[in-house]
Amino acid sequence: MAAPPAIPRRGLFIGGGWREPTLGRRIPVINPATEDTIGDIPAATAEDVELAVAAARSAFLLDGGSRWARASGATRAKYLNAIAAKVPISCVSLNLRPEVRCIHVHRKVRRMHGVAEAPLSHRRIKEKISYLAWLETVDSGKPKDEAVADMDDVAACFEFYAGLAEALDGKQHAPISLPMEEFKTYVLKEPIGVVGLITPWNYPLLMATWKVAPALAAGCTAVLKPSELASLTCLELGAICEEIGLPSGVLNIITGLGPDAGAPIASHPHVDKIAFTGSTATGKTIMTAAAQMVKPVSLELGGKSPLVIFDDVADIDKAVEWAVFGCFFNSGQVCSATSRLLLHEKIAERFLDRLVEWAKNIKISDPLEEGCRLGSVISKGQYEKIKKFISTARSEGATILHGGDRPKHLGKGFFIEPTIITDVSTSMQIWREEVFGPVICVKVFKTESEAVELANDTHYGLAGGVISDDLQRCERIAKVIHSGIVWINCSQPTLVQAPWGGNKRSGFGRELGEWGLENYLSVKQVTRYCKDELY
Ligand code: TXE
Repeated sequence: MAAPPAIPRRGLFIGGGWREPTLGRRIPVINPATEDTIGDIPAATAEDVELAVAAARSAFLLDGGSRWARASGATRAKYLNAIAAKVPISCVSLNLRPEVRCIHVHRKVRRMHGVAEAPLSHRRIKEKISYLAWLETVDSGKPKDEAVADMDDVAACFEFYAGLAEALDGKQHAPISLPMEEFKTYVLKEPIGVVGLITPWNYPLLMATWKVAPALAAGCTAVLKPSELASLTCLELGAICEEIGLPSGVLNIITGLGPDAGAPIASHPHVDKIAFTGSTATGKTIMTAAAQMVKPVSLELGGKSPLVIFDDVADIDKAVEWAVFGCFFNSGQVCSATSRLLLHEKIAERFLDRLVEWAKNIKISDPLEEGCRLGSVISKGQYEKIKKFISTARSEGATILHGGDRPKHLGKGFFIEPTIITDVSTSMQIWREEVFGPVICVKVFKTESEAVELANDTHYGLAGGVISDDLQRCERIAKVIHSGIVWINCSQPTLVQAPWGGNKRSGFGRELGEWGLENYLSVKQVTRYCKDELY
């Protein structure tokens, strides 16, 4: 068997080159599926942030003029497309047009259920598994197939924003019609400036891409701070930028601990905007720091999203598939995971039987192993936190219908069985707080209004789903669920074209689509008094 590729030992990516962190510290990288230390990453501090911000500033503004910001959208698109081309596209979506490449969700569901892909495509997945996907797998513990699909999404997202960057050229100067002749007014859309991008570990490179691609497309320069728990692929993004000749300082990548490397970005007076994805607690800290500078922030925080399933559903198996995908995919480490399952009383028993059957049969293994459907969770800390959630649910009176433990056949690694919890009351922690693990809690309802009330019984407001054969009912419920995203007869499809983000304690601001680009643009009104010009 060929030896696995080596983990590159990288520095911080600042000003187009690599440098060791000022204090010389590094953080070990642990493969969560084996508990082995497989490498290390630089631990940046405020001194390094200072250098990165200076590099980003100089790339944005030079001698009062500007560089990246004033490059045409078409020029910026060229670089974004070059980055996309360096992220190898697997055959998962080889035959899809780029704009629909993000729609791999059905394939993910099918693979979770062991439904065979077309033989050719399956063979080519194996052959073409990219290095980046491998790196993501050993760093995060997610199944290799899922990491491959994530890399497809990364490439698609860079391509999508390359398209919007080009389109921006034609929209930069928008006249406004006025009821008087002596004034002429137009609107300029300009990049906000230097942006700080602080990202999590559940989709390490993809979550970074959701911010980097639109920020660069808009003409901003950036300092990216990925999570210390999974930074390897983000550092490889630095290597890709170097390889394609991205102008120095346009993207700087700083790895390190949140308080040491993230906080100085949030509070830096020369960082003009912060985009953050992570926990609600850290989101509040970042917002507080940004408020001192009156700095705009966009926050994509936690969730406790509901999936409501009605008794009129003819295809129960399909609904079970969506419930499974909605909560167990990526080991439940998804901000929009539909982790509160609401079942109509008439189907609850049948539905739960199928769900348990599915949970018993899922392949949990080393994520690099062929056919793995559920990998490990990200870290020992996260593993212990999830176990504590389960034990608290038990002590509060809930029933652990299935799972709750480490799978018996795996001695090492931070694995947790898919866990189904019933007899849940709305005051329990398991109902109220985000677990961020493969844990679903179930409640039974009798009426549509009760279902809606339960669905909205949360401080969060990221996503929600409804499954019913009555489409009018679905549309009715979509309007009253308090969240930024509602899925009808599915859960989790994520489309690069559509807005993504939440309400309430799930944050504010929208990523993806044109909304993602707007995050990094500021609008300037230019008004000219032209009466004297007339005479
Ligand atoms: O998140 P943090 P953690 C939730 C999930 C999980 C919990 C904790 O419930 O169990 O958060 O995970 C950086 N100033 N989500 O501790 O702390 C940090 O280095 C500036 C939901 O990993 O929010 C990392 O880069 N930055 C979520 C990023 O913030 C700071 C995805 C996220 O870390 C900082 C991940 C500080 N003071 C976890 N402290 C989602 N919405 O998808 C930390 N960071």
